[in-house]
Amino acid sequence: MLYDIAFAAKVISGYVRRAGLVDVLGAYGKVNVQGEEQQKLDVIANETMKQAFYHTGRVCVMASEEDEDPVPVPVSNKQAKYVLIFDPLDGSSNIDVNVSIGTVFSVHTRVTESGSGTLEDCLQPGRDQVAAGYVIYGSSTVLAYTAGHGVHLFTLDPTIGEFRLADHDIKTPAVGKYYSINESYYQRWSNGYRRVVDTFKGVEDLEQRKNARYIGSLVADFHRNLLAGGVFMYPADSKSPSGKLRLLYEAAPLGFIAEQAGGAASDGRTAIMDIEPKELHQRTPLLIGSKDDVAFVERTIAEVDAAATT
Ligand code: AHM
Ligand code: MG
Repeated sequence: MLYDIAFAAKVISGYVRRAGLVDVLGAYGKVNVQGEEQQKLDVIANETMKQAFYHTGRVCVMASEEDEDPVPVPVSNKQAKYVLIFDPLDGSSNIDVNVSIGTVFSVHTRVTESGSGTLEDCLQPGRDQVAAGYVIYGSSTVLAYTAGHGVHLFTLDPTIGEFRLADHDIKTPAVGKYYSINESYYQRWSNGYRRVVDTFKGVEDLEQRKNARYIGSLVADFHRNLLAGGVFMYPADSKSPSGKLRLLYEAAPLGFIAEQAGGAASDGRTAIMDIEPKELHQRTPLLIGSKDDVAFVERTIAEVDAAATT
């Protein structure tokens, strides 16, 4: 399955790299299930992922952030035991301005017995993933994956068109130097999140100050913090009570990577990996990155926001 991912990633990377030269920039003219305007590259990446897996005989069902329902796959042999869930191109708002974007994927073993897979196969907690990862189309194209035995990075070598091992079993620092959050939503946050960000700005104690970095492309923000250490936050707020990011397509696969690298992922209370999904496109607040930083954020919002409700 990882070879199939790598194949799709090369195709998508090819489009991303030539984006200004071939007619793939701009809006596609349709709104997706998330209520967001689809970009042409969203559609190309989605079709590429589906076509790369449809006939392999390895998956029984797929689910994509861009499609409302699970994508059934005709199953002709018993090897089709896997379920593939993906966000084909994350960070759509960055496509037209040449900022890093990515593909996120999650693999489960099917829970139904036979035939085409169903919604039930897709609604499994992150803890049951057998593999997950992402591809970042940045200054180079990098594939990061885990199959439960550490996190490994491969860089696409354009001279031979293959992914080559760049680093293996990487670990993220326990305390990071960056915090990443869209601060323009400050007025919508709970007091707990305001306190967290004030702390990271060093408002009361300069020793606790961190540098701010926010790209607005989850894969790119996550990748930087994974390597350099840091915490990414997309909380629930007064406008989006469940947060913006999606549990199955974004939070769970990145949560698996974070934990395997020694980091953590949480919705503020519960480990992302332990959340039982109820819906395919379920949203979740997300705190992810360096372990001690995630714990600090959890502790602070628990203290401050609990005090506000008593
Ligand atoms: P998308 O799946 O439509 O691209 O949206 C997800 C993106 C993430 O990559 C990013 O972390 C977030 O949306 C940024 O949202 P905001 O602009 O509200 O900060
Ligand atoms: Mg996305």
